[in-house]
Amino acid sequence: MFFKNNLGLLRIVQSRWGLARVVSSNQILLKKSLQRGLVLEYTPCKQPVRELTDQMTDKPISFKKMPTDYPPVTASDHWRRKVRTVFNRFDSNNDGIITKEDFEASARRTIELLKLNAEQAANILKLRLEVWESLSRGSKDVSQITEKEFVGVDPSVVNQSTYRKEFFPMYVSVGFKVMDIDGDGLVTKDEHAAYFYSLNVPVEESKKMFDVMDINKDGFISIDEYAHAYAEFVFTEDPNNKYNGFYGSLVD
Ligand SMILES: [Ca+2]
Ligand SMILES: [Ca+2]
Repeated sequence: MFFKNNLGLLRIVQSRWGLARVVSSNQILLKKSLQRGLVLEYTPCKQPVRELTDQMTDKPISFKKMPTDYPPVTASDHWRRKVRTVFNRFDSNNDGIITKEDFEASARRTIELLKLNAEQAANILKLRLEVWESLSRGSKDVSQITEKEFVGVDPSVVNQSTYRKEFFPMYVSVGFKVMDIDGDGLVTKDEHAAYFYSLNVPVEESKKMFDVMDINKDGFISIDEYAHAYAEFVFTEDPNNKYNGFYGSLVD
C-alpha cells in the first residue's frame, strides 16, 4: 500500500510488475488483465473500473465504497500514524529498517504457528517475499527500506486515480492471498489470528478486528469484506474509524 517518497508513475508501474509476478503464478486470467492494465496505463481511454477489477481477481471484488469515492488523503497526523504502524508491523525484528529478513521471519512465524507442511510453507514464504520485492523495488537501496523513507511517503501516491482504480484492487487481491493460507477464498478466525501473530500483534486484537471486518457475521472474512476494511484503513483519516486496527493497535 505504501511506497517511498516522490514516487512517479513510472515507479508505480515497476511495482506493478512485482505484484503481477505474485499473482500470475496461479492466476492466468489475472496475468492477462494485468498485461492489459499496463497497456491501459499508456492510453487515454480507460475502461470502467468495474470491468477491470472483475478480470483481475478470480472472484470479482465488490467494494462497499469505491476507492475513488473517498476524498483525497491529506496525510494528517492520524494518517501518518497509520503508516508508522504499518512500518512497525513489517519491521519484524524492530531494528528500524525493513529488509527481506523481516518478511522471512514473518512467514516463519505463520509456518510454525500453523505447523504447515513443506508445500504450504514454501507457498507462504514465496508470497511474502514477492510482496517484499514489490515493496522494495521503489526504494533507493533495494535491500532495505528505512523508517524515514517509508513513513515519509507522499500521499499523492494513494490519491492518484491509477492507484485507486488499478493498483489498490491488486493489493487487495495479494493481501488477501497472504492471509488466506489454505486458499479457499475465505479468511477464518485462525487464519486472521495467524496473520496478526506473524506481525507480532496480540491474538486478542485479531479477535476484535475480525469481528469488525466480518460485516455479514458469517464467521469468515470474504475478499469484499477485506477490501472494504483495507480501503477504510488507507483512504480515511478519522481517528475514530473502526478499521484503524487493520494492522493491529496504532503505534504512538
Ligand atoms: Ca481460508
Ligand atoms: Ca463475512
